[in-house]
Amino acid sequence: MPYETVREADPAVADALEGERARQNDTLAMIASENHVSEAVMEAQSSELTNNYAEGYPGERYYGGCAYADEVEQLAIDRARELWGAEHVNVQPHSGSQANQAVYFAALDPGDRILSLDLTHGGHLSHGHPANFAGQIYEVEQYEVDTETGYIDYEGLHEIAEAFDPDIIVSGYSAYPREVEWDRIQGTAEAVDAYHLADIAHVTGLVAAGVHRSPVGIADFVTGSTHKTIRSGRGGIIMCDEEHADDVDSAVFPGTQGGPAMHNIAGKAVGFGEALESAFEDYAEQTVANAAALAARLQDNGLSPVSGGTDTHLVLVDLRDSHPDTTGKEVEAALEDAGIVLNANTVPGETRSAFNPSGIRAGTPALTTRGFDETACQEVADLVARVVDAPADEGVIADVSDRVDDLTDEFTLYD
Ligand code: DSN
Repeated sequence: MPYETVREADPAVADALEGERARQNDTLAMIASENHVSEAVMEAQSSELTNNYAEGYPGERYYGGCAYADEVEQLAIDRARELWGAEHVNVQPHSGSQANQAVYFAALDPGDRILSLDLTHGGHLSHGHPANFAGQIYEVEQYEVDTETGYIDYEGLHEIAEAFDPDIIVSGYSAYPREVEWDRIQGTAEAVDAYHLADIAHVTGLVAAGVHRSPVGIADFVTGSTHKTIRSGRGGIIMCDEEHADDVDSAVFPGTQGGPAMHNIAGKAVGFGEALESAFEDYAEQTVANAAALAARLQDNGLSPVSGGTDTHLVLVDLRDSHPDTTGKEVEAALEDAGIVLNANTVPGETRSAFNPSGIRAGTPALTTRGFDETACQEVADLVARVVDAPADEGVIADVSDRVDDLTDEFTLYD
């Protein structure tokens, strides 16, 4: 091999990688879908398994040389079954969107009907947005949250389902702060003879730890991503009962993917192993407690969390009441200057564009990983509120940035 390190082989990439490590160490990651995996997960993800072609499944591969790939994938499957209590698990989807694509491929024909939550109300592109394959191959109708309460309008969903007669109802969301009542949606799915796909991408870790109710054993299909609250190797996962196992497996490979990313599956195995330790339950509980503290303190500062708070790891703030002339994008940029990284987000009843929407979304999974408790999250809420009040004030940005430096020094991350 000509080079041993990225630094020797490619200084430009090495600079960027070092920059990214410093950025993560020195800023507060509050993007609700992000987390900081352990060094062990990162080591597994950068292992020699990146070289391996393991098309097929453990014990039934199309190529030779898969003995260790089999061991790793089986470990990931067994640990996932233990974590979520699923009868069947496929750990090969390259992402949460790929997992959803495979479920559609297993359960639907082109032109079939999907009923899902509107993107601006907290849904996801892969649930049927017109810009996504799902919105182009299938016929899509959407339900909403009640804009008064911020909670899913379960009765409205039921009425739309009766009128639309969907083939599948999608639950599970990207910007919904409240616990999802999977059984109510399952009741509607059964009433209209539709499948139910529960996409738990955001709450995988909360469900595994028992701090959010589980759709496993209720919905026909459960999908998720594996790098958010569950804090394991990057990618997706599908869970289902045995009756759908063969359809799901063949929809992933050869239906929608080629060779699995075995290095990421190794990262999933290691992360799932970490999540089986009792400390992970404490982590998940603290993540939710931190989000509740964040939401309450933002509210004390005059901001409006959608639904009045959170049951999960995320808070969605509608800026229109408190700061009608300030957009989410302005706040996102000002906060990033101050060292707090979150994202502008649409809110229910959005009146601006998706690119420059009226809200911000903040999550606590990554802060909790680096040791933040409720008190620290209350202080972060105060810092966020200061910037929301004065996004163009350089003095405020500098003050907040100084305090972020103190916090990142106190709550250290990667060496
Ligand atoms: N884009 C991710 C999120 O931020 O929620 C979901 O795929």
